[in-house]
Amino acid sequence: MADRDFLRWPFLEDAHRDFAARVEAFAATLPAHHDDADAATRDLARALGEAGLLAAAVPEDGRLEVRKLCLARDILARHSGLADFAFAMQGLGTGAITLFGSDELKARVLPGVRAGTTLAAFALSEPEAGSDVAAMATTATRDGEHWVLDGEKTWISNGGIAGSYVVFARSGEAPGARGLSCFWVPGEAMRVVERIHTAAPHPLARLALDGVRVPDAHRIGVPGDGFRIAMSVLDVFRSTVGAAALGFARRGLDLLLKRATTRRLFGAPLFEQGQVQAAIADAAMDVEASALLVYRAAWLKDQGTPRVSREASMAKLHATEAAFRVADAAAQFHGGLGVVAGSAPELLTREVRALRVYEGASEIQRVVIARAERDRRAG
Ligand code: COS
Repeated sequence: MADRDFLRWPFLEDAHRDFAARVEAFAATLPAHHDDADAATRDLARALGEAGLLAAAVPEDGRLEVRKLCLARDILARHSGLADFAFAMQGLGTGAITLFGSDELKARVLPGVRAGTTLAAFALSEPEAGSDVAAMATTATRDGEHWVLDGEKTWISNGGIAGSYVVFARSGEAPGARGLSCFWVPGEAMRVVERIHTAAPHPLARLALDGVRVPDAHRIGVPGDGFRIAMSVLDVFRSTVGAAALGFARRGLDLLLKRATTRRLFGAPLFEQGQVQAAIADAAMDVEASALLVYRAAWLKDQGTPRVSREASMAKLHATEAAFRVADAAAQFHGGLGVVAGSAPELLTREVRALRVYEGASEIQRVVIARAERDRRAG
């Protein structure tokens, strides 16, 4: 694509440019839409694994490079939302193991996920604890060398088709955020309560843990550290949601420009309408500002900055809200075609909606940013 100048920004290096070219070659042949989300996710994960791209999401050396994650999501989302989803979930679903797992657990779980033959899931949210993670009710009770897990998890991506779950539960060392722990649970131990169907279909489910016994060796990190582990994983992956949104916004701008230059109105190209030029300019600025925030957050984390919650939240908040605006503008200037089921702008508007909600709703990102601003001034 001609608009690849951002690859020359100082946030990125030659290794990133080479990686982006590999992802671009993989993504170029992907369809934007798939009818059977379960089958397509399985196929895409395997294809991403065979192409060696999942090594960025599940790195052998344990070094999750956020810039590579963001480049992959940016490029994949521009072509195929489900390919982005399949890539991201292998990383999010194993991030806790990569960062905090024992060598034994890494050796057992990560190779299959890196190959794309086992799908991974991150089980944090519950019916009564979404934004307020510390309110979770799933319990982990110690029983000798085992833990017994009881409760329900919901909105779990890859839920029902994953072979590997990272599950958070209340182990009770202290009240609230300091009393959670993290465990690896194999897919067959999770009971599917219901599959959930969303506007942009991807595998999603509500799941139950009915007295699931896991050996202590499947615990990730120390007991009571679950909240910190979850937040550390989100510190890595939140800016990558911004990157996916950026890819969708680029797709929206592509659609908007194509429409404006090929459709004629009042005897001239649609582009000659001032209102259309304003929409294109706003969309271009939205894309550029999102890219700056996303790659800045990714670069900062890759420099070894321990906490990038503020910058990751800014990237996620801005890029997801911007993608929503750009997709809506693309649909608007397609007239009736913008709302025809299955048309490119209609698919895109469905694709971007959920990003403003998952991995921390926009309102939660504002909480994180506001607290960080207060603390920066206090500290
Ligand atoms: N890295 C490491 N530790 C962190 C952290 C981070 N990024 N963010 C917070 N912590 C620590 C805090 O330092 C605090 O530790 P101490 O008790 O030792 O001081 C502890 O965790 C609790 O933090 P805090 O008081 O900020 O917790 P809150 O309950 O107020 O929750 C929000 C904070 C709302 C930001 C958090 O619950 C959140 O991110 N919610 C959204 C969850 C989400 O993204 N869900 C989607 C699931 S994945 S699809």
